[in-house]
Amino acid sequence: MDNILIAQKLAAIATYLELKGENPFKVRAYQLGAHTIETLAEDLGTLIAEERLAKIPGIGPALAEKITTLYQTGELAYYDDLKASLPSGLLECLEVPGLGPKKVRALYEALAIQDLATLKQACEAGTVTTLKGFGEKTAANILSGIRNREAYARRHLHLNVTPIVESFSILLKQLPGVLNLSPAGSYRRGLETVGDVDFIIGSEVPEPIMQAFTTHPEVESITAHGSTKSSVRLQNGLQVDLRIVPPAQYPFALHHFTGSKDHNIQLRSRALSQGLSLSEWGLRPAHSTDDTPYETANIHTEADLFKHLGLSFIQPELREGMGEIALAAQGPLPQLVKATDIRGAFHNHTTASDGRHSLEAMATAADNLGWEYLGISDHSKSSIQANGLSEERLLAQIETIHALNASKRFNVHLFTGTECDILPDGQLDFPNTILSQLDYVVASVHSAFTQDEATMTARIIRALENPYVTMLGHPTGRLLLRREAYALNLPKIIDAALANNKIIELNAQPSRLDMDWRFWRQSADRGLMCSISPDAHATTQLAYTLAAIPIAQKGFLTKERVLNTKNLEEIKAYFKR
Ligand code: DGT
Ligand code: CA
Ligand code: CA
Ligand code: ZN
Repeated sequence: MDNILIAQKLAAIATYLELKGENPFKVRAYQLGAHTIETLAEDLGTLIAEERLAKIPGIGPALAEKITTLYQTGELAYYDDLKASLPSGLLECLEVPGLGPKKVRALYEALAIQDLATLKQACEAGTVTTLKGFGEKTAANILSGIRNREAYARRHLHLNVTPIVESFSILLKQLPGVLNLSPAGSYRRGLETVGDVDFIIGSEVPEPIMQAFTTHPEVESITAHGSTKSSVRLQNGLQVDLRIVPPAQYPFALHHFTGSKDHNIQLRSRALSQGLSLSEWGLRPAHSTDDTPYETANIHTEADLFKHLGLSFIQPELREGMGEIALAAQGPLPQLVKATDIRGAFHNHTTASDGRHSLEAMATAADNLGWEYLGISDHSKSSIQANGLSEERLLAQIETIHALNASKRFNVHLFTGTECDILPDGQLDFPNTILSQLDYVVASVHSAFTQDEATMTARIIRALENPYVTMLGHPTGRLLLRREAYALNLPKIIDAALANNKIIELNAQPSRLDMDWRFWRQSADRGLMCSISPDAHATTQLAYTLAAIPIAQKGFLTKERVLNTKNLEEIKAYFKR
């Protein structure tokens, strides 16, 4: 177990002890131990092997023994027992502003409050005020804290955060003394959802910059205001953090606060193996004392930092601690698909089903993007709620598209397709005699979401075995922050797609991004083809294809693996097979 995890366990022990009303000195000892382990400059394994751990200030013999056990086995019975002796929901109660361990313990012992739900009930019912030390005002504060937490605990779709990031960037960039500025964190890594936004600025004059930051018009409240570090809450509940560092520290701070945490832990451990201690402040020899200065002189950019550690540059999207460091140690990372590679898209709706714009309007929008082709895939007849096409209407649409192509009215070539429902038994919504007349078929699940995993998996595999199916649409049906994926065995579906030479869609709707990037990497290595599909229901949504490129990159997708990077002739040949 690594230092960060050990420190987290020790800190948790301190909290549990507090909740149990244990001796404050004992509590303090674990808190101090956690801090010591987290900021340890020497390798923990060496300290243990040389039996020097107990000699470190802040770590006595009893603590040293527990740390050794955690380090060697990853487990600690003392921790497990403590944890099991208290309801797990008490920890979230501690996160309500104004509730410390003492108060939470009182609520637990007197009113059997175990979690936020029971706490909220007790506040609403007024029973909380019967406790000594809990007045009307305390109860009201707890309640508003819980409600804020419910509203604010939500993550935000990446695409919704972009305008805010841009607005802050524009405001801050033009201030005097701002030498470098970048968003960091999950936003910069292109993650599908963002918890909070982190900005890093390099400057020698932080105060006026902080002033401008905390008075941005979107700011609803200032959560923390320091000279180099502040947090604000926006009207939509999003938190934005800003850190201002001296310019020499900027590349280190930017790298650190871009994360991910896993990537940072792995990079720090690589630095350590080279005798270097890496932090947000800089690099210094691994065995330095607290007053050893950090080296920053030769490192001006993140690229310099990676180079210094013997690595090729790792773009932020790949910094998820999923093997990117080992790859970067071998040489340059693969050339991943980029926005300029995209030449069209295949999953698009028109007013014939539930789209907002006509076939002609969609074709014009594709022309405006400079695309070579556009695939039309309106819903099939069983999707009644989406005005799915009957066989007659589909055949008529095919005629229209052929005529439009012949007329050369648009620069884009239009491909005829359908988003054909996969019926609950795995049959397709149109017979093969109809499907065979189309250029391509997207098969999607739009009904019977509650089937069990085996049924759903078999259903989708059956559809993939249909010779006329080209690709699987939004394979898990998830809606980010709203609806979980339906039960299915995705690895089995990937196997079936490979076995049957089918494409899987990376649905580029900002709330879908389905199939998830975490599944793409190995799949693409195995030869699975991807179609980055906007699932556009309006002309403006064609651009979702481009907005999803960072997600495709997180999945390590190269141009070769993405169908809609092929040129028109290649696509025609592909569909003919
Ligand atoms: P989010 O905000 O939940 O979407 O995710 P992030 O990745 O933006 O996380 P955040 O805002 O808590 O912190 C930004 C970055 O700072 C994170 O990706 C890595 C770094 N960081 C924060 N806390 C720690 C820590 O305890 N250890 C390490 N190694 N890095 C941390
Ligand atoms: Ca963040
Ligand atoms: Ca943050
Ligand atoms: Zn669909």
